[in-house]
Amino acid sequence: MSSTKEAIPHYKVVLLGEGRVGKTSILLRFVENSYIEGRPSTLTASYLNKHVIVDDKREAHLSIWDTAGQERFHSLGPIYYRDAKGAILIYDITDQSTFDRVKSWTKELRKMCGDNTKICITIVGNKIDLERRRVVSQQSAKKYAEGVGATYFEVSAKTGRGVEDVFQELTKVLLATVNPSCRSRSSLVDASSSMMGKSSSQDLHRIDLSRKEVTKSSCCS
Ligand SMILES: Nc1nc2c(ncn2[C@@H]2O[C@H](COP(=O)(O)OP(=O)(O)O)[C@@H](O)[C@H]2O)c(=O)[nH]1
Ligand SMILES: [Mg+2]
Repeated sequence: MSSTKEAIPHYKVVLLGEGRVGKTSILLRFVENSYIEGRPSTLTASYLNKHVIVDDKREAHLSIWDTAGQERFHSLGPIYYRDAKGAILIYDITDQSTFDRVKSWTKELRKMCGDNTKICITIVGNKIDLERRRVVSQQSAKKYAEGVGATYFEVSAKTGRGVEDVFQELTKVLLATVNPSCRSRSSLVDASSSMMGKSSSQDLHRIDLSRKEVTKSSCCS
Protein backbone atom coordinates (compact mmCIF):
# COMPACT_ATOMS: atom_id res chain seq x y z
CA MET A 1 0.00 0.00 0.00
CA SER A 2 1.31 3.42 -0.86
CA SER A 3 1.77 5.83 1.99
CA THR A 4 0.96 8.95 -0.05
CA LYS A 5 -2.30 10.69 0.80
CA GLU A 6 -3.19 11.07 -2.89
CA ALA A 7 -3.30 7.30 -3.23
CA ILE A 8 -6.18 6.96 -0.82
CA PRO A 9 -9.36 6.50 -2.85
CA HIS A 10 -12.21 8.92 -2.40
CA TYR A 11 -15.90 8.06 -2.62
CA LYS A 12 -18.97 10.22 -2.49
CA VAL A 13 -21.82 8.72 -0.50
CA VAL A 14 -25.32 10.22 -0.36
CA LEU A 15 -27.85 9.89 2.45
CA LEU A 16 -31.47 9.48 1.33
CA GLY A 17 -34.74 9.03 3.18
CA GLU A 18 -37.80 10.88 4.36
CA GLY A 19 -37.47 13.84 6.69
CA ARG A 20 -37.04 12.97 10.40
CA VAL A 21 -35.86 9.37 9.86
CA GLY A 22 -32.49 10.30 11.37
CA LYS A 23 -30.15 10.96 8.41
CA THR A 24 -28.35 13.86 10.07
CA SER A 25 -28.24 12.05 13.40
CA ILE A 26 -26.62 8.98 11.82
CA LEU A 27 -24.07 11.13 10.02
CA LEU A 28 -23.10 13.04 13.14
CA ARG A 29 -22.98 9.88 15.22
CA PHE A 30 -20.56 8.37 12.70
CA VAL A 31 -18.36 11.39 12.11
CA GLU A 32 -18.35 13.08 15.53
CA ASN A 33 -19.79 10.38 17.79
CA SER A 34 -22.37 12.94 18.91
CA TYR A 35 -26.14 12.89 19.27
CA ILE A 36 -28.52 15.72 20.14
CA GLU A 37 -32.08 14.81 21.08
CA GLY A 38 -34.70 16.67 19.03
CA ARG A 39 -32.12 18.20 16.71
CA PRO A 40 -33.73 20.96 14.65
CA SER A 41 -34.17 20.18 10.94
CA THR A 42 -31.14 20.73 8.77
CA LEU A 43 -31.04 24.20 7.29
CA THR A 44 -28.38 23.73 4.64
CA ALA A 45 -27.36 20.72 2.60
CA SER A 46 -23.84 19.72 3.46
CA TYR A 47 -21.30 16.99 3.38
CA LEU A 48 -18.81 15.76 5.92
CA ASN A 49 -15.53 14.09 5.08
CA LYS A 50 -14.34 11.11 7.02
CA HIS A 51 -11.19 9.06 6.71
CA VAL A 52 -12.14 5.40 7.14
CA ILE A 53 -9.84 2.46 7.83
CA VAL A 54 -11.22 -1.03 7.23
CA ASP A 55 -9.68 -4.29 8.37
CA ASP A 56 -6.98 -2.25 10.14
CA LYS A 57 -5.21 -1.43 6.89
CA ARG A 58 -7.27 -0.38 3.89
CA GLU A 59 -8.11 3.31 3.76
CA ALA A 60 -10.68 5.47 2.02
CA HIS A 61 -11.98 8.99 2.19
CA LEU A 62 -15.76 9.27 2.28
CA SER A 63 -17.62 12.48 1.54
CA ILE A 64 -21.01 11.84 3.05
CA TRP A 65 -23.71 14.16 1.76
CA ASP A 66 -26.73 15.11 3.83
CA THR A 67 -29.82 16.97 2.68
CA ALA A 68 -31.26 20.29 3.72
CA GLY A 69 -34.76 18.91 3.99
CA GLN A 70 -35.48 19.09 0.25
CA GLU A 71 -36.25 15.38 0.47
CA ARG A 72 -39.73 16.43 1.56
CA PHE A 73 -40.32 17.72 -1.95
CA HIS A 74 -38.29 15.02 -3.70
CA SER A 75 -36.22 17.76 -5.23
CA LEU A 76 -32.63 16.98 -4.40
CA GLY A 77 -31.43 17.69 -7.93
CA PRO A 78 -28.42 16.51 -9.92
CA ILE A 79 -25.65 18.10 -7.83
CA TYR A 80 -26.66 15.95 -4.89
CA TYR A 81 -26.39 12.71 -6.86
CA ARG A 82 -23.52 13.61 -9.13
CA ASP A 83 -20.56 11.19 -8.89
CA ALA A 84 -22.10 9.35 -5.95
CA LYS A 85 -20.67 5.84 -5.59
CA GLY A 86 -22.61 4.84 -2.51
CA ALA A 87 -26.11 5.57 -1.23
CA ILE A 88 -27.51 4.95 2.22
CA LEU A 89 -31.31 4.73 2.18
CA ILE A 90 -32.64 5.29 5.66
CA TYR A 91 -36.04 4.64 7.20
CA ASP A 92 -37.46 4.71 10.73
CA ILE A 93 -38.39 1.23 12.04
CA THR A 94 -41.34 2.80 13.92
CA ASP A 95 -42.87 4.37 10.81
CA GLN A 96 -44.11 2.15 7.96
CA SER A 97 -44.52 5.04 5.52
CA THR A 98 -40.79 5.83 5.72
CA PHE A 99 -40.01 2.23 4.74
CA ASP A 100 -42.50 2.37 1.88
CA ARG A 101 -40.72 5.49 0.65
CA VAL A 102 -37.38 3.66 0.56
CA LYS A 103 -38.78 1.99 -2.55
CA SER A 104 -39.32 5.34 -4.25
CA TRP A 105 -35.84 6.48 -3.20
CA THR A 106 -34.40 3.39 -4.90
CA LYS A 107 -36.23 4.35 -8.10
CA GLU A 108 -35.18 7.98 -7.78
CA LEU A 109 -31.57 6.89 -7.40
CA ARG A 110 -31.72 4.77 -10.56
CA LYS A 111 -33.34 7.62 -12.45
CA MET A 112 -30.81 10.22 -11.35
CA CYS A 113 -27.70 8.06 -11.73
CA GLY A 114 -28.69 5.84 -14.68
CA ASP A 115 -29.44 2.12 -14.60
CA ASN A 116 -25.93 1.07 -15.57
CA THR A 117 -24.05 3.10 -12.99
CA LYS A 118 -22.40 1.06 -10.30
CA ILE A 119 -23.68 2.51 -7.06
CA CYS A 120 -23.54 0.57 -3.81
CA ILE A 121 -26.83 0.76 -1.95
CA THR A 122 -27.21 0.17 1.77
CA ILE A 123 -30.64 0.16 3.39
CA VAL A 124 -30.70 1.17 7.03
CA GLY A 125 -33.51 0.91 9.57
CA ASN A 126 -32.89 3.54 12.26
CA LYS A 127 -34.20 4.04 15.84
CA ILE A 128 -33.82 0.45 17.09
CA ASP A 129 -33.68 1.90 20.60
CA LEU A 130 -37.47 2.24 20.08
CA GLU A 131 -37.91 -1.53 19.57
CA ARG A 132 -41.22 -1.51 21.47
CA ARG A 133 -42.65 0.77 18.80
CA ARG A 134 -41.30 -1.22 15.85
CA VAL A 135 -43.71 -1.64 12.93
CA VAL A 136 -41.31 -2.65 10.13
CA SER A 137 -40.06 -6.20 10.61
CA GLN A 138 -36.42 -7.05 10.04
CA GLN A 139 -37.51 -9.89 7.81
CA SER A 140 -39.48 -7.75 5.35
CA ALA A 141 -36.78 -5.11 5.18
CA LYS A 142 -34.05 -7.70 4.64
CA LYS A 143 -36.08 -9.34 1.91
CA TYR A 144 -36.60 -6.04 0.13
CA ALA A 145 -32.91 -5.18 0.41
CA GLU A 146 -31.88 -8.52 -1.06
CA GLY A 147 -34.31 -8.00 -3.93
CA VAL A 148 -32.63 -4.75 -4.96
CA GLY A 149 -29.08 -5.97 -4.35
CA ALA A 150 -28.58 -3.79 -1.29
CA THR A 151 -26.92 -4.57 2.00
CA TYR A 152 -29.06 -4.13 5.08
CA PHE A 153 -28.45 -2.87 8.61
CA GLU A 154 -30.43 -1.74 11.61
CA VAL A 155 -29.01 1.01 13.82
CA SER A 156 -29.71 3.57 16.49
CA ALA A 157 -28.15 6.97 16.00
CA LYS A 158 -29.22 7.67 19.57
CA THR A 159 -27.21 4.86 21.21
CA GLY A 160 -24.73 4.51 18.36
CA ARG A 161 -25.51 0.82 17.93
CA GLY A 162 -24.68 -0.49 14.46
CA VAL A 163 -23.71 2.88 12.96
CA GLU A 164 -20.00 2.16 12.53
CA ASP A 165 -20.81 -1.19 10.89
CA VAL A 166 -22.84 0.53 8.15
CA PHE A 167 -19.92 2.67 7.02
CA GLN A 168 -17.31 -0.03 7.51
CA GLU A 169 -19.22 -2.47 5.34
CA LEU A 170 -20.07 0.12 2.69
CA THR A 171 -16.41 1.17 2.51
CA LYS A 172 -15.32 -2.45 2.13
CA VAL A 173 -17.72 -2.95 -0.76
CA LEU A 174 -16.69 0.33 -2.39
CA LEU A 175 -13.00 -0.55 -2.14
CA ALA A 176 -13.65 -4.00 -3.56
CA THR A 177 -15.96 -3.16 -6.43
CA VAL A 178 -16.17 0.49 -7.37
CA ASN A 179 -13.77 2.95 -8.95
CA PRO A 180 -13.30 6.03 -6.81
CA SER A 181 -15.43 9.08 -7.56
CA CYS A 182 -14.32 10.86 -10.73
CA ARG A 183 -13.65 14.10 -8.93
CA SER A 184 -10.73 14.11 -6.56
CA ARG A 185 -11.41 14.93 -2.96
CA SER A 186 -9.80 18.33 -3.37
CA SER A 187 -11.94 19.33 -6.33
CA LEU A 188 -15.05 18.32 -4.44
CA VAL A 189 -13.95 20.54 -1.61
CA ASP A 190 -13.37 23.36 -4.08
CA ALA A 191 -16.92 22.88 -5.34
CA SER A 192 -18.21 23.76 -1.93
CA SER A 193 -19.24 27.38 -2.01
CA SER A 194 -18.21 28.18 1.53
CA MET A 195 -15.94 26.13 3.69
CA MET A 196 -15.93 26.70 7.38
CA GLY A 197 -12.36 27.95 7.55
CA LYS A 198 -10.70 24.72 8.68
CA SER A 199 -9.34 21.81 6.72
CA SER A 200 -9.51 18.76 8.94
CA SER A 201 -10.94 15.59 7.48
CA GLN A 202 -14.19 16.09 9.36
CA ASP A 203 -15.10 19.62 8.31
CA LEU A 204 -18.65 20.50 7.45
CA HIS A 205 -19.02 21.69 3.88
CA ARG A 206 -22.13 23.53 2.87
CA ILE A 207 -23.47 23.19 -0.63
CA ASP A 208 -25.72 25.44 -2.61
CA LEU A 209 -28.06 22.95 -4.20
CA SER A 210 -29.87 25.68 -6.09
CA ARG A 211 -26.88 26.00 -8.42
CA LYS A 212 -27.82 24.73 -11.86
CA GLU A 213 -25.84 21.88 -13.40
CA VAL A 214 -24.16 22.96 -16.61
CA THR A 215 -22.32 19.80 -17.56
CA LYS A 216 -23.57 16.25 -17.57
CA SER A 217 -21.73 14.00 -15.18
CA SER A 218 -19.30 11.55 -16.71
CA CYS A 219 -19.78 9.13 -13.83
CA CYS A 220 -23.48 9.11 -13.28
CA SER A 221 -24.65 8.59 -16.82
N1 LIG B 1 -35.19 7.52 19.48
C1 LIG B 1 -34.43 7.90 18.48
N2 LIG B 1 -34.61 9.10 17.90
C2 LIG B 1 -33.80 9.43 16.87
C3 LIG B 1 -32.79 8.57 16.37
N3 LIG B 1 -32.18 9.18 15.33
C4 LIG B 1 -32.76 10.39 15.19
N4 LIG B 1 -33.74 10.55 16.12
C5 LIG B 1 -34.60 11.72 16.29
O1 LIG B 1 -35.40 11.85 15.14
C6 LIG B 1 -35.57 13.23 14.79
C7 LIG B 1 -35.10 13.48 13.36
O2 LIG B 1 -33.70 13.25 13.28
P1 LIG B 1 -32.82 13.93 12.14
O3 LIG B 1 -31.45 13.36 12.27
O4 LIG B 1 -32.97 15.40 12.15
O5 LIG B 1 -33.55 13.34 10.84
P2 LIG B 1 -33.39 13.77 9.30
O6 LIG B 1 -34.48 14.76 9.01
O7 LIG B 1 -33.60 12.49 8.53
O8 LIG B 1 -32.02 14.32 9.13
C8 LIG B 1 -34.78 14.03 15.82
O9 LIG B 1 -35.68 14.45 16.83
C9 LIG B 1 -33.80 13.01 16.39
O10 LIG B 1 -33.43 13.31 17.72
C10 LIG B 1 -32.62 7.29 17.01
O11 LIG B 1 -31.78 6.46 16.66
N5 LIG B 1 -33.47 7.01 18.04
MG1 LIG C 1 -31.40 16.22 8.42
